[in-house]
Amino acid sequence: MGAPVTLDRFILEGQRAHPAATGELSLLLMRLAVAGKRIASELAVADIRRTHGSAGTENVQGEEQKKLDVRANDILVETFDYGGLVSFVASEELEEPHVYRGDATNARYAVLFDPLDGSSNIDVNGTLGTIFSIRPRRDGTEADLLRPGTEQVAAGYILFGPAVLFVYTSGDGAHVFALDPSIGEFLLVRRGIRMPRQGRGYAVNEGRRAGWSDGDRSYVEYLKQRDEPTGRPYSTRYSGSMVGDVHRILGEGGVYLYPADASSGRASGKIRLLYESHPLAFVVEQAGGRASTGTARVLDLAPKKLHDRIPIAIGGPVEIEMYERFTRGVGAAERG
Ligand code: FDP
Repeated sequence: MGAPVTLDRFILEGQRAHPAATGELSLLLMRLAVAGKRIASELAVADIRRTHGSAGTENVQGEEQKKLDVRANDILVETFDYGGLVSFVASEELEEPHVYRGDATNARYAVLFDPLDGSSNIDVNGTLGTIFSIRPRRDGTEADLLRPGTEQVAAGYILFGPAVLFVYTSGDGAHVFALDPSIGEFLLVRRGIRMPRQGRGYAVNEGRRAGWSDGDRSYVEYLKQRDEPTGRPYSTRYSGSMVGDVHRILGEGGVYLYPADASSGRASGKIRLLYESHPLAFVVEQAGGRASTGTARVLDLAPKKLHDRIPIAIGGPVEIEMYERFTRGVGAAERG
């Protein structure tokens, strides 16, 4: 076994393959890794320090903010507040983008994040993740962000589970690093991961089924039917954290769904386009998977507003193709 490949080494070696690179993106990714370690250490002692629980505030979508949502957001905002790498950041927890001043005014990048995805898992020591997306700064205004996900320069997530993982892509495959706590470094564990074309699990909150469309309902029923030649029935695997479920799917295949839900007034579903859907779609596509609303490729969509949501199905190509058929109303018919 050779020397372990640290995240920094991997990023710097990747940078050398792009002679025009300035090194700024590399520094930015390394800073995200440091922010991930800081958030991980806050999570590890949250029960002891009594930092679990509600912050007593709501985010722009009217959702309860936990103290650790706010803390993770603050850590990420602080992370880019020096060095002129990032012009502004936008966060699921902030109504407006946070603009950096001074040498950052003309910085090359904007960073978007969901500081702690899967908030309902915070108080029960369940899986959580920080999702990030890096985009080029254009005018330095919000309009820079109201653009398709294909413009992301890099994206990924830091997963807080039994191990802390850093998963990212800059368009050259998706790579997985695990934090070795004994040395405080992320080490490469999987380079250029490829997900299975078809899996055996599906992740969806079936408690909300009453508000789904007929297509969504019949697709999930289809997954549950027994039919060995087509690999069914699927098993339910829903953790309450999209990033945790998507990470499982990267390894095992399968599908995560958050459909439009008419019963709770979520006509566009729950999942944010910029902070969750675009970055996870970028990673999953790089691993051979797909992300779709049922009628459109997620990465092709541009939001009208910063906090727009979309219905999403994300996972293996076999599952997403079938989901699109059900959305068009032809899935059941084709099965005869
Ligand atoms: P959360 O709001 O708890 O941060 O997108 C947000 C998300 O979690 C996903 O991570 C998760 O899959 C989903 O919402 C959970 O929502 P439900 O409670 O409606 O199932």
